[in-house]
Amino acid sequence: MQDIQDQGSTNEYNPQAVESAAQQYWNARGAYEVTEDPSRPKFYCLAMLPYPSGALHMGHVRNYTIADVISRYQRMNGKNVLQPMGWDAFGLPAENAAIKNNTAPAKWTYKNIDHMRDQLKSLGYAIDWSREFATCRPDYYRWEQLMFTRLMKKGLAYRKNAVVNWDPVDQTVLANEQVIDGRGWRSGALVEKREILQWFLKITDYAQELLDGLDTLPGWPDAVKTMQRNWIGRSEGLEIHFAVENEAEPLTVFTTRPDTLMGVTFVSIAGEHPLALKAAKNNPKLAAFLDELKHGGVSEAELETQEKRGMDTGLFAIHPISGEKVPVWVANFVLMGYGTGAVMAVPGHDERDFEFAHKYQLPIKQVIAVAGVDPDYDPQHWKDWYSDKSRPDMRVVNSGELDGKSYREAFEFLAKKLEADNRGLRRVNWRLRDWGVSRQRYWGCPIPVIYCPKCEAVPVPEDQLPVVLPEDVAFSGVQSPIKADPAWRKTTCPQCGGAAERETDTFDTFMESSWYYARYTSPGANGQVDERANYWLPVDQYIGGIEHAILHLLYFRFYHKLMRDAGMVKSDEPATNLLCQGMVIAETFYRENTDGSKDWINPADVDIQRDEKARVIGAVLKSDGKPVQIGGIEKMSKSKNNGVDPQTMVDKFGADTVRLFSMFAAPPEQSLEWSEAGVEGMARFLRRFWREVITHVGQPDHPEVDPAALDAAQKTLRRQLHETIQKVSDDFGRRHAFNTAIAALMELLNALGKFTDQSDQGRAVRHEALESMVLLLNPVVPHVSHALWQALGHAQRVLDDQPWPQADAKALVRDSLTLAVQVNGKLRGTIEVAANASKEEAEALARAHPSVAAFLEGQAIRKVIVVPGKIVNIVAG
Ligand code: ANZ
Ligand code: ZN
Repeated sequence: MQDIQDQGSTNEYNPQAVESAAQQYWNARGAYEVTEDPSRPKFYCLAMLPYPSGALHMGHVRNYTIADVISRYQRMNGKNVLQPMGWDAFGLPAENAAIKNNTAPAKWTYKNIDHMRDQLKSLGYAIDWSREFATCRPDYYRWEQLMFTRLMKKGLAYRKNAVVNWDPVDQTVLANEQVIDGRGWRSGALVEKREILQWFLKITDYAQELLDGLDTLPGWPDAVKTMQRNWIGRSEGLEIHFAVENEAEPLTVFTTRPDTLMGVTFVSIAGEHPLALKAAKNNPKLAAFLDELKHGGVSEAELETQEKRGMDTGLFAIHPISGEKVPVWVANFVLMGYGTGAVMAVPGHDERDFEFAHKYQLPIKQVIAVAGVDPDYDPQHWKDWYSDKSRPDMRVVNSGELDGKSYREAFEFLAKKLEADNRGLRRVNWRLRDWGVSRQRYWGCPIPVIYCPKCEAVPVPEDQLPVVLPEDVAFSGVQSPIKADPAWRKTTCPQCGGAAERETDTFDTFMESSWYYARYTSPGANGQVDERANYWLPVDQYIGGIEHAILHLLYFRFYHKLMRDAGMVKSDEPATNLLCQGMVIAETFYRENTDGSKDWINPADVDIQRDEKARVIGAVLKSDGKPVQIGGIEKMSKSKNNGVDPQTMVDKFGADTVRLFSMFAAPPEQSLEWSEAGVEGMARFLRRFWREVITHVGQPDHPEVDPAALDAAQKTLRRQLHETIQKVSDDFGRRHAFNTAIAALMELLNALGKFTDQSDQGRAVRHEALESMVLLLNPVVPHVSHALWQALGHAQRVLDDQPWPQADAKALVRDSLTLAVQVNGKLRGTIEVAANASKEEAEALARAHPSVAAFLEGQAIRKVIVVPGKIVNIVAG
């Protein structure tokens, strides 16, 4: 046995010593710095990069521990594993903190990064820190500026008007988070909607590919794929032209339900529709209504729940089939930005139209029936089947030549008929909108555009990139310091050389997080990425919160396709497998003030009282010993003050215990309830494991395991070991069920505790089991494993390079099996039979079992059924 005192391992488990010794060893060797190695399979394991908010929270710890366990497991299985880390460093909180504390956002951000980096390092993650970057550095964001100027040239980046929140007192645009109950967060002024020119990326050009690509991602959770499909919102329908009385131009509507065409009783158009504007010219009442809609200032989501409102334009559309005149109304729920901004209203079968028709007394016609329910159609009361096109027995009625057709048949019939004489057109619409990337904030990547009075918007030439954001700035009020600085804005036009101004908006911070995974593959590359990207990409395992299911994960896929089309990467998708971890939750505590408001108390300041069954029966504040209220388990948050500080836990228990608890307490996709009692249980387990190893190595040397020489108990322990190897491998590698893997290792330790055999083979089997456990636990508690590996007599090494234990098929074979014996359906005993015993032998043994034999005494046996490996069933009487 080597002298291991100075490696941090002693007879008692001392986490601080063990962890600093292991970390020093890894750091000195650059143990987790990797390069491309075409001779080995690669594995790129990535957890979503953190925002440097100030300190790690438990959500981070959970996220990065999952990634670390997968990374180390894959490396022990021979993969060349990349696990990088960086900082999503731009964003509003830095700006808010700067305004509040009078510091520059850059300074605040870099300070936070330094602190959080130390925290991550203390957790012992196998990260290649040589690839670290912060997205707020010019050498990072210059490449997204370059990409943007190229997208401008390709027509994939363009400018259009879009609505923003305007604070009339602070004279600035506010982010949605800065609008609280409709008022500016600082000024308290009522926020107005304003239209300003903003930059967009044409993600809609990729809508079909983003949708189809989901079918190529079996390693992504279905929930995420469904959310993306709905967000992209492909919708197949017809555009139908309605002639308008006294108008030259027809009015075109988009419908997904042409089968209901004969139920149209009016047409609804958006307030911004050209026909509405035209009709309003000599209709002051309508003009006033349109004005009101425009300044109503509600978002698309609010429109859904808002009360339906409308006004008759006085115009009439001509029904394309019946030739009837139907009125044209303006309706507040018709969006100009979707379809054609005009809808053929079918109040009989569309719930919004139904509500609208009731409110304004417009006629309602039934044109769909479902066999059996048909007589129940009641124009006074909406029922769900009215709009259901998917019921197999649904048919068109009251519609002339469409009668009797199904939805699909009517759709095809009308598509052909209307297309034939240019009265309609098949058409696919998307819910997905182009990505608005302009933000009016300071702490972001400057949008690389110059405005010239003559040449308009000119991309900054590539040799003038990056456009650097000044970091040493002072805020006066909330205004962006670069907007407030004429000297920064002033420049010359790259095209004509005349005086010009810089764009002062910055990118949405989702821009930086859309391509960071690729940058990690190519540190220092003179370009967004270089050929190293094709070695590492796509990411093999991506890990992050489900809250990113749509925006980030969609932009991430979109940006990958942009890079592919720019020739930078070869794959179509950025990540093969995705794991979305659940939340970290904890008990909440509070005291109520006299006015009914609540003071939330941090769990760290509370002592929990339990009954003898460990049920929580009360809680007291540590400082005064008096009771506090228990508020229920919720997501850890600032507002409920129930966050548990990972640093405090690491200081108290050590990183390995914290890591072990966060992997053991729940399967990764589910909520994890933080419990200090649970953490203590993990610490006990590690102490026991430590003692077991130290006690074992204090005993005399032993021979190798000789499978042929093992007795039954030795064989049983060895079988449990190899079953555990099998289970842990599958749980870590395929199922990501880390909790059940750890549970199996705990059972194995229990079995070892009971196994007191001190014979040569007994010690040999124990040695095999302890050595395997050290390796199996290494992904979760790498510091403990590092120390105990040496304790077991091995030279110090990066344990992740030690091959993963393999289950020995021979050790798994059971030479005897336990069978239950039933007589007339009742269990009478169990028997041990040889694994290769015949049915006859099993039956004989069953009948010989004393309590079975006693029961059968004097009875005739009618039938015996033997289910091999399970049961012997005897029917007697
Ligand atoms: C007639 C009809 C009858 C409709 C019926 C529905 C049910 P998705 O699936 O989201 O594409 N629509 C079209 N353009 C609109 C706009 N700009 N603003 C608001 N609503 C609009 O929805 C398409 C359906 O939404 C279309 O089909 C249209 O109403 C409405 F029983 O046409 B339908
Ligand atoms: Zn110019």
